[in-house]
Amino acid sequence: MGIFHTVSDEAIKAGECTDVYFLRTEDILTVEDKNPKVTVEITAASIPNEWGVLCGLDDALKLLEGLFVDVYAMPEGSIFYPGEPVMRITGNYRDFGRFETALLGFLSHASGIASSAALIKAYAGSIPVYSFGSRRQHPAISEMIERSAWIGGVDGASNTCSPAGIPLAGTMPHSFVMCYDNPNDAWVSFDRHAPAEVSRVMLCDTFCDEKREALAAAKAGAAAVRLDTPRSRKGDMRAIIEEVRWELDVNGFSDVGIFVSGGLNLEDIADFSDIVDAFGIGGAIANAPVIDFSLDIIEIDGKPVSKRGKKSGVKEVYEYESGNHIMLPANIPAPENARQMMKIFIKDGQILNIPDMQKSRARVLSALLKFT
Ligand code: PCP
Repeated sequence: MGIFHTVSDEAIKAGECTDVYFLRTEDILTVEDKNPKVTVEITAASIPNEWGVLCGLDDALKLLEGLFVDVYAMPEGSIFYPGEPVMRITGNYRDFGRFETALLGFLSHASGIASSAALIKAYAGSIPVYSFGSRRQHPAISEMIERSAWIGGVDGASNTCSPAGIPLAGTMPHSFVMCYDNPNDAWVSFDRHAPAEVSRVMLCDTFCDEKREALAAAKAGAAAVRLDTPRSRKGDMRAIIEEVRWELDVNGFSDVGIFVSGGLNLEDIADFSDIVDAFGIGGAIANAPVIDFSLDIIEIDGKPVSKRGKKSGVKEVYEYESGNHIMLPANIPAPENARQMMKIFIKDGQILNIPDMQKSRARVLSALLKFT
């Protein structure tokens, strides 16, 4: 047992973090000496935004490594649609059945976060988006949250346990400003002591009106002002941002940017993206709804089979240059001018390639260009 309520890597890897009915299944099949060769597919019947971003593949592969299975999957960062298999596993059922719980958990949570981040990026257009939401979830999964948000396309993340390669973003909390007699002293102190590479984004809503604090921060040398206006004061937030922009401009601070954060949702991002210079997003990314992936047997001993509501047999998903997909039975020839999405990742338990976080993100950003 660790200090906190978390499950160890070792227990997850051993398949001990599972639903009890998988262990009962394993026990009874063992007594009965049944262990059929099966192929399973992982699909989502529905997705909150109609399309999703596959994420969490690296953890999924590490979970399955060493089991006597073959694994095909869409590359991480692929766009997928309801009903399309994102992963296919072939092996003897008893050898991997107990891993379903953790496997779906890895993919469902990470893909949910990456999908929301990608949608927010699509709404934000060219405006940078920073992930500020690790505080909304258990700290033990901060690295996963920031990695998934990054793959979804955010431009930086605030958590110091982000994987290497993600730029850290964030300057000062309200508590920093409140440690001084007045905000100006806090901003001056920040400017004096913060490392040179940290942008001078001054938080401008702690005690006074945003316009008044923004002007004062601009005079103190701010490169940008961050408005994190509390819910109780928001009213018409777009009007507040427009007013701050106006006063900065007429006072000669048109080069001072406006960074907005605090309780922002998709509608806010669409509404503000023409008048702000950056967004800080917490819960809308970190608390994203998970993708409800399920794992189903679609072939037993080489014969197509499926439960009600599922399509039997091995499928392939093909992607056209336009980004459109088509799903076909695997024994149908590939359509012309389309790319087969499923690739082999594990052969006889050996990982053949592990996803590269930066390539996964580039895949998402490239796909988003086709949506916009
Ligand atoms: C934090 C920070 C960001 C918030 C979180 C983003 O808020 O200022 O704007 O998360 P959200 O999108 O879920 O609201 P506070 O905890 O109010 O910040 P502080 O520590 O500065 O008081």
